[in-house]
Amino acid sequence: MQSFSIALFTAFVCGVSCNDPPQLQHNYVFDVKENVPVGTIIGRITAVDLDGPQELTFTTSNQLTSEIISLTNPIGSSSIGRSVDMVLNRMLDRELRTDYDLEFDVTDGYNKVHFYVKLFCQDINDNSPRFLSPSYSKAISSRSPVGMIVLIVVASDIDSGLGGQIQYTLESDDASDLTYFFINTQAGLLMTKAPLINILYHEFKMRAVATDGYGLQGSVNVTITVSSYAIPTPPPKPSLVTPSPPPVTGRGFLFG
Ligand SMILES: [Ca+2]
Ligand SMILES: [Ca+2]
Ligand SMILES: [Ca+2]
Repeated sequence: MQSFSIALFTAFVCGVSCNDPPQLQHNYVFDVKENVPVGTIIGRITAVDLDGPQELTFTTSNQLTSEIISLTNPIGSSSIGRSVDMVLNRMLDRELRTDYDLEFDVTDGYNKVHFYVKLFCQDINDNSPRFLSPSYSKAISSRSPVGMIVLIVVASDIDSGLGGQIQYTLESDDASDLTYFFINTQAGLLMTKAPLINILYHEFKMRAVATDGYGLQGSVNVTITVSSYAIPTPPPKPSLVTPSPPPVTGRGFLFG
């Protein structure tokens, strides 16, 4: 009985040991735009296996891949090409991660082949520029020269390409403010544009606007106070000189 079992086992092993493993049709690389909805089919994988013993089955083979991708039921005959579609399980954010090495297995019931699919996440312009400071303010003298840099605004945009390129403009509800100030479009330098000498005191309340290459905007309030008064300077720090002893008064005594 035991020898019969061994023979049967040997025959089985010999029967499948010559079996060819599944072969993928391509080295698969896919691009997918960030933010495409859950359920989107992002690509198809096809493998061929001529000699069975079973029709091919595909599985995701690590946790990250399973989080991102589900596989549809396979279609087609393994002998000419059996395919599964990759379905997105969650939206992707290019600003968090740009590419993935997805891992899968395909098996014919005897051979299991492990393979990778490269997935690149393509950018869309889904972020507006954001200023680094919640607001900007500066006090200047009405004697400030034309062309003086008052302050520098800085914004950032985490999208790539044109979507991450910023130009600055200056806005105000009172258009006359813009006769006195302008902003450098590339570097965010806010400068004086005309003499301020006739202004005794005025608060210019404006907005710096950052616009990316596809038109998304962020803005921040900018207040420039112009006055004819001297700009106050911080008081000097107190001196650390130790006070000298009071002068000796009255008559002293001589001992000895
Ligand atoms: Ca096979
Ligand atoms: Ca983006
Ligand atoms: Ca952008």
